Amino acid sequence: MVLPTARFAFATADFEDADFVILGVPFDRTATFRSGAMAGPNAIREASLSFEPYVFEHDLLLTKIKIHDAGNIEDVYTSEEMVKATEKRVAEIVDAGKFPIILGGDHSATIPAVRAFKNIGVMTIDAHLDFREQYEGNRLSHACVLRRNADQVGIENVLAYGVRSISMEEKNAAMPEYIDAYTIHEEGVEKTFKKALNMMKREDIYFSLDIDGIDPAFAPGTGTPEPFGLSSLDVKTCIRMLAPRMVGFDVTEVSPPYDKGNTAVLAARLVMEVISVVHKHRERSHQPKRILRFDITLRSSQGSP
Ligand SMILES: [Mn+2]
Repeated sequence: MVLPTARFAFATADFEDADFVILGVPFDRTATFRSGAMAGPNAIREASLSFEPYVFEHDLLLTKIKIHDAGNIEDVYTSEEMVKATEKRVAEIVDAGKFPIILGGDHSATIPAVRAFKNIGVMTIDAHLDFREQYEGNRLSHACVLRRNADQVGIENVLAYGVRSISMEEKNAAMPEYIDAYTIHEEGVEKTFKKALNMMKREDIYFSLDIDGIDPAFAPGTGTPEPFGLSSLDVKTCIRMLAPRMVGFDVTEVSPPYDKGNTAVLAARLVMEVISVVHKHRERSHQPKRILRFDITLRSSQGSP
């Protein structure tokens, strides 16, 4: 059953009060293999309704966090229209000092989302490098996302993690930094993601999760599935490690026609994870008293014989 009016679970705050703002971009006109991602935002919202508001491993009640669901971008039919409308809406969120969470839609929604920021780096988790100059004549295609991001922030400020599909055209051109899935499987996610974070020169990072970065065994409901990917838990680890530097997030390419529901559930849960760890980090960094007490304790214990 489709519930077009459903909003993301726990998103009860007004825009003005919110710390986190969710925006859907139900656009999949640039999907190259099989479409369906336009139903992604609402499927992720519906899936979010299945979870407890209490996130036990973070000891956090999501109903106490100020989350607003701004609904979907509407009435866009071309990539140019989608980009224009999405950039405007995301800029409103960013300019108001709030953390944007974009639900795709195909991955091309990341192009305008990144444009709404200044002075950031971009990290993606994606099976694909997405570094084509154009695809089928469209420079705003979901196959060109990281290339357009690089145009915006500089090629030295983008990094793709979990890649296992690169075209010959991409391989023969200037390449961005990337860490491939096989290296991650061999060396482990903690070590390789730490290395990835160290490669990012700018402190603030926009994090784009193309759900096909996760293995199709965990996330089969997507337009261009690619075997040998990351696990759900791997991505949870990345989110935790990135939290102190994360300024915006999107999850894209969830395609409900190819999903039994588990892909949308995973996407919803990862949105909850981002909210949880970013909130916890910001709460900690705004409580100097607690840090001070920790420092004193540390010093006195070090000073004792
Ligand atoms: Mn992809």
